[in-house]
Amino acid sequence: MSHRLFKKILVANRGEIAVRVMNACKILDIPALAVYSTADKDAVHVHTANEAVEIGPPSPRESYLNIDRIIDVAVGNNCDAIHPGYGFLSENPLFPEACHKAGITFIGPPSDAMKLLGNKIQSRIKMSTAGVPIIPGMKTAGVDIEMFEKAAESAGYPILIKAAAGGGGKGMRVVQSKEELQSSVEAAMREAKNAFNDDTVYLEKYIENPRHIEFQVIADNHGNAIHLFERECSVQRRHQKIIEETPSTALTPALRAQMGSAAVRVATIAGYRNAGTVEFLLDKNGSFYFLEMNTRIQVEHPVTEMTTGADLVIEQIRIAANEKISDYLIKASQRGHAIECRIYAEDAENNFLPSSGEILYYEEPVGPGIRVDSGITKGSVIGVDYDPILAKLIVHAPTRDLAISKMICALKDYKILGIKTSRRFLIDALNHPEFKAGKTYTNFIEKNMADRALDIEPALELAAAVSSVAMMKKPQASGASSVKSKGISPWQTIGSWEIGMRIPK
Ligand code: MV4
Repeated sequence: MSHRLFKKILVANRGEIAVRVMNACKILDIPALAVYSTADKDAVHVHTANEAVEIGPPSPRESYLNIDRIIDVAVGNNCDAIHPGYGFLSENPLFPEACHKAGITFIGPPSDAMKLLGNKIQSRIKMSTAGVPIIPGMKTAGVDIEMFEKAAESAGYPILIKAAAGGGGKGMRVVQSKEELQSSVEAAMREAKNAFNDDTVYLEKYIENPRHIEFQVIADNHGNAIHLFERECSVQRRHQKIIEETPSTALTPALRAQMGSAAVRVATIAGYRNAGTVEFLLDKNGSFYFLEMNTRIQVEHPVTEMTTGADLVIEQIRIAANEKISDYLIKASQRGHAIECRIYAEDAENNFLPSSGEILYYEEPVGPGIRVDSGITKGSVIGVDYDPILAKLIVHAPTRDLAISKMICALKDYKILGIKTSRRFLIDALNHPEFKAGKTYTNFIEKNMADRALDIEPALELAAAVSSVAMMKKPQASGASSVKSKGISPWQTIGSWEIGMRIPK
């Protein structure tokens, strides 16, 4: 590479996304600087970076959310750009502003676009004026109960109360009838005040059991904006996505073209730059509605990369450095089918309780069309301070059926001992006839996975788990156990995951 796009990039994040961003930096020959809390001093992202600086205690507020500290580290270490990843500061408009004041390039959208898109009412007004379909309902903040009653009457019950500052499902309330309206509005206002310090709420018609379909968009600083097709993210639990895929089984080429051009319009109207995601709800009649725009790189971006050949993080960095959208992306098309499964540190057999501990054995699946984005390795200690996402497993195959089969094989080959993960749950979800039939609605998990009974694991998988543990043993002279992982034997944690010997309910 003849010249570097930036001198050095500070990656203001942790875990798999920090590692993902650093890999893009490496390809572009740009040094990456990691920041880390004291809880993360031995984390994979710290060792992946060219340099690393500690920024504070485990509490996110005092480390990964500390704008002043992060800007100081960037300035003091010759960084001319910051990548925020997802979560943490990625959608806080104060962060790009602080970067700008310090003369540092924020790898993401302008703060004005973030502010507009962070307010649901403002963005509904803006988008509907531009002809983008929005869910029927209020386009101003509710001021008195009469206003809510009128709007609910005109949208028709059931309705959904949402917080203007909300997003990701926080502070939403379904109301079935006029009788419940006032108390629900009051409760939603209290919730919104608590969660966002802003009690502005409004209402929309409640779309029952929709699909969640989002479009990847990219805009450069030269007036070019494109979309890179959709991701179907309907399989989620309590607003936490679990499985994402592309293409969506719900779209026809005509609907895809319509939604794609609406997505580009949203980005253009908002003055958006860099990579972003436009979310839509798709109802049973095939009508789609703009929901919100996520102003960051998303967890599920790899499925778009697998099917279009894009490297979205490289593109983010290029665009932040004032380059035009890459030619290869302008010509991109969807090829084959990709699925992503999120591997969470949680006990799916025990109410999805967070699981923590040390990774005693770790082996990622490999093979053509198999990608793992992870932030862990053998010896990593999983705590409770941060989001429980450990890794993402992504597969690409010529067809959806083959992608599902490949994903199931890869999940069976993924060996994580020492903590509980969502691995087994994912295999069962992918094997479900409704998933195989493409019936992925937002109630998929509640409807199909609620009374999941665990069968006895196939012998082959048990053998794989046993052999992976056996491989941990070094040749030894004495007859004593050679596993010396801080006193815990992997056999103690192999548990129900790994062997799956559960009595069906
Ligand atoms: C809705 C809806 C139905 N009707 N709005 C949830 C997250 C937030 N961004 C918006 N959400 C929803 N808004 C109306 N008018 C249903 C949801 C919803 C949902 C949306 C996307 C993905 C999963 C979901 C699960 C439950 C509810």
